[in-house]
Amino acid sequence: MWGSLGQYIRALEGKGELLRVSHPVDLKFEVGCIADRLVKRRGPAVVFDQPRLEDGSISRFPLAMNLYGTRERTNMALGVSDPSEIGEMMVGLMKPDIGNLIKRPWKGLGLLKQGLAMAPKKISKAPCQQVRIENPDLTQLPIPTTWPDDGGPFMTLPLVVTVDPITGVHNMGMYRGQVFGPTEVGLHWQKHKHGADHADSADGRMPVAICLGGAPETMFSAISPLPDNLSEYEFAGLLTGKRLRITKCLTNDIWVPADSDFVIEGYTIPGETRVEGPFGDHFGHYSLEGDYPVMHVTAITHKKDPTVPMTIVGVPPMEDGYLGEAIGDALLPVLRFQHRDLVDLFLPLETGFHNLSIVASKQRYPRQARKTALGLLGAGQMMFQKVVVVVDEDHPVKDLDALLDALESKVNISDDLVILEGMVADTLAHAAPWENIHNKLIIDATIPPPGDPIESVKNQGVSESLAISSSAIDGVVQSRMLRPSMMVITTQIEGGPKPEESMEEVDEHLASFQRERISTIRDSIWKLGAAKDLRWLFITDSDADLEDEDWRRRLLWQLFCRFEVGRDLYFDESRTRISWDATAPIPSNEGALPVRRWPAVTLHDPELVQRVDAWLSERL
Ligand SMILES: Cc1cc2nc3c(=O)[nH]c(=O)nc-3n(C[C@H](O)[C@H](O)[C@H](O)COP(=O)(O)O)c2cc1C
Ligand SMILES: [Mn+2]
Repeated sequence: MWGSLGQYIRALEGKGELLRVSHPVDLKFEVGCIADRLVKRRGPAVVFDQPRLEDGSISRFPLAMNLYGTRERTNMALGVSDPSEIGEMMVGLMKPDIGNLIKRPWKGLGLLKQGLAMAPKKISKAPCQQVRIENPDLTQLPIPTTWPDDGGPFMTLPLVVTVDPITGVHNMGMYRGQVFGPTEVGLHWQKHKHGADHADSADGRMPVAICLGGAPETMFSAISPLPDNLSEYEFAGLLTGKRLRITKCLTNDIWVPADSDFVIEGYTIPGETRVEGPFGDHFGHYSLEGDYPVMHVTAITHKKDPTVPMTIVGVPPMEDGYLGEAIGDALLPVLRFQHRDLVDLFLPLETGFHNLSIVASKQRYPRQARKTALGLLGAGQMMFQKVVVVVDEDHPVKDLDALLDALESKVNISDDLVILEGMVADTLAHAAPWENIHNKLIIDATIPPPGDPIESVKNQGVSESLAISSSAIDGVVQSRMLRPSMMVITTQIEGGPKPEESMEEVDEHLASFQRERISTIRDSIWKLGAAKDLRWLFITDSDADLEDEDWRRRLLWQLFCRFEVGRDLYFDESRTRISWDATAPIPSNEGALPVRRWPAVTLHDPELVQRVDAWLSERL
């Protein structure tokens, strides 16, 4: 559909979906804050014609942000009226070869190659190589620093191409790149991703290319969690209906999308790492620092009139939220094809996609819904999910009220919570007790089918006055009933992590004080006569304001991004009531499970936000 990023940007401009900023704007904090505020008001995409570098000079290249910042724009970038069209198309191509598919589901996509010529097309004289920069220097590119505590500027929409050292198959993944210097980049491919897999099996220098820009569909294919044996290049071809044009790098043997705006070529050296981060990340907290490989740049080429696209991630809703929702919708038909009892699936952007999934399942036989959940947890990047709520097949998965209704009316605390200990976690899961390891929770919120001895919920509910009497308890800041047997309270406990500061050091004394305070609050509530039938008690920090207009989105984020299943769920003696502690914990090794360093929340300088908001209000 789109031949290039430039074409898409011109189309946005034609539709009045683009804000062009022609005065100088700082790459440090300012561009990111503008992009963020634009997303929050569902505003247009933005192009900065004069991005100002840290040395005060103006970059020669324009910077585009917020290209996918609404559902409509994402659909436009993908050339669909609904992303599910993409999955339907894939399923259509997989179906004819059913015998083979059982053994190798992706074999069916071979059809693409013959039928629709999805194999990438090799060309020379590629647009991305029209200009070769004489002395490659990344610090001259418009690469933003988005948050105050970030370790430096980061490429946030890079298409990182690596080659499987054994098979020669190319992979393109979006892994952020930290600019360490003119020719050095930190490559944040997490352990579970294909880039890391390639690096682990390389012996000797490994070639890498980072592409910036290109057709919006190509960017989308880099983030799509594709099955291991479907290549992003073929998927990009499928999205556009045209073979992806690729060309060979000048200083290594990697083939890259020919219509990229920029190509940064280089290599990594096995074993060489450098501290990457901190970086204000998808979960609305800073990612913890970590050791990641370093790419050494050997060449930078670009189109004659390139644009550099970037994004900012942080407390949702952010631009990546719309990308993530599109991925969910696009790949659902494929998941459904492979998991026959899956009916519907939703990963709310507020919970960072990996912390909560709502799964509607068939349930002809006892515990079928749980089986569906377990199946999904083994499907590609669904492995990162922390909480899966399985619901009946007629449940509207995107409706938050319906979710609360199901938790209220269909979940028996004693029978319907399944905890899986010691599972794979997303590297970003800062609440996980160890890097890449956490516990998972499956909540069965379905009606048991005939023959299942499980007791259905007898819902008493409690009186509204519980919220009032709870707010009188020492340490409780606000309280709110979410459903008759479900209450949330906020607290402020002395010494706990503040949103604006990370807490690096273990402090056993403070941590045990914090744990005690929370159990006292919980027990005091449970002791109230009115709380006998309170089944769900959610506890979180008072930086969520339960009176705020947007409190539900905020609460969803806080409840799922600040808790660990193995550490923060607590049942009462009769196992009929549960408390869910989503307060930011103090680093400690002496609780039920360790708490590592606790990161700060991504927050802009309030003065900058004010300035940007005032300026945007004049422009839009
Ligand atoms: C804006 C954005 C930034 C991302 N940054 C990273 C990152 O730094 N590291 C990472 O491992 N995954 C990151 N991801 C997710 C991967 O791109 C995604 O998991 C992708 O499917 C990986 O491709 P692969 O399966 O070929 O490895 C990011 C996604 C988006 C949308
Ligand atoms: Mn891949």
